[in-house]
Amino acid sequence: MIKFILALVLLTSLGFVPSAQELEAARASLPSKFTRVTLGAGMAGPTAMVYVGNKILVTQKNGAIRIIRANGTLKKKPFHQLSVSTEEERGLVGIALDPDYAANGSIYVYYTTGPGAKQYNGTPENRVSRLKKTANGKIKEKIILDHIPSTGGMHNGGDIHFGFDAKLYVSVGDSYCCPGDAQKLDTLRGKILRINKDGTIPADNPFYNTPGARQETYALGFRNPWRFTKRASNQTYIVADVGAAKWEEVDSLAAGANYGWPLFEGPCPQTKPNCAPKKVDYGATTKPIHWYGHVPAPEYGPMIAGGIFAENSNYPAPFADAYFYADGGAQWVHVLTLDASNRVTGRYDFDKGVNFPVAFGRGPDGSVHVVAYGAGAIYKYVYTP
Ligand SMILES: [Ca+2]
Repeated sequence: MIKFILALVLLTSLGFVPSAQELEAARASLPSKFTRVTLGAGMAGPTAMVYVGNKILVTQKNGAIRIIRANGTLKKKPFHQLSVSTEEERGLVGIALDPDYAANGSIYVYYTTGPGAKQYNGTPENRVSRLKKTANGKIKEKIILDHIPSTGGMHNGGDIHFGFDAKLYVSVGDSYCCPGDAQKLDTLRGKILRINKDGTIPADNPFYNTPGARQETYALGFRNPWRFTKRASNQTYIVADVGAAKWEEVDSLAAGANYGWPLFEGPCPQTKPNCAPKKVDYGATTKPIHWYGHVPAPEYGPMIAGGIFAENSNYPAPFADAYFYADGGAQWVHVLTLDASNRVTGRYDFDKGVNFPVAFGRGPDGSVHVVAYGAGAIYKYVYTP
């Protein structure tokens, strides 16, 4: 996260971060009949969210899980406090509800261990744990997947979602130390993982029978797939991979596919960052479905945070069922429309002046919510016909 903050400082010094007046103007620039509603104001570095009934659970980088009441106010006492490392981009960064939450009350989190964490071995590492409230009101933690590297402090990944198959999908970055590991099957770095919710590994995973491979691997070749999401209409997954020097990208996930890092960044070979994508031979790697650069162009920014589909919302076209994504440094929210094969059919500006967007969520009414890390709040996009 320090890299994020440094980037923000840099952007501020370059004059890219809007003034208060510009922020007000930006709010007025939402598409017609959309408003931005602030929920849970007063949080310290929110990173991810999930609805539980009409309340919201929000993770903070510092290890707290906060509760936003149905009326939008923040409950003072956290739901739980985990012991996390918070250097650089480390911390509590992902949360998901068990598909059978109504029956078992289990939630899942992704965090970097710190002193006081369960079975802390002195080295900060990422893990997935299951949390469950016991009869006496205490939270019981069961470690589901441990020892995910956090070597360089940055590029921890950390998004977790249950798939359409009720398997738990987990995003893991290259740990900053080790870009080449994204291409190696014997490490969890730079991968999307797929596991059962008890931590065992599904036998139909693509590299389950590959000698030497980490059997959790579902796809490889990512730098920092910080956020990903599900698309219900075609039962697929869309991954946003944070770029290095030049390109941010959006990928359509396929079992066993290789998304290219560090051979490729965005649509170009790392060695030819200003390539003409139509002339590039991607070999055995998969080209992103969308990308944008780090310098002013029709769309630009330094750190993508995908995304969510506005499924079952009352939003009008083109925003209905479209993919919403953000850039943490450039502070906008944009929208892609995709065809049934996840090919991009349109791109739209949606919001700007969002203070450091890092994640998305969706309300019971289908409305899109963005987690504004810098603002310490959630913004809900309400459409009033
Ligand atoms: Ca890629």
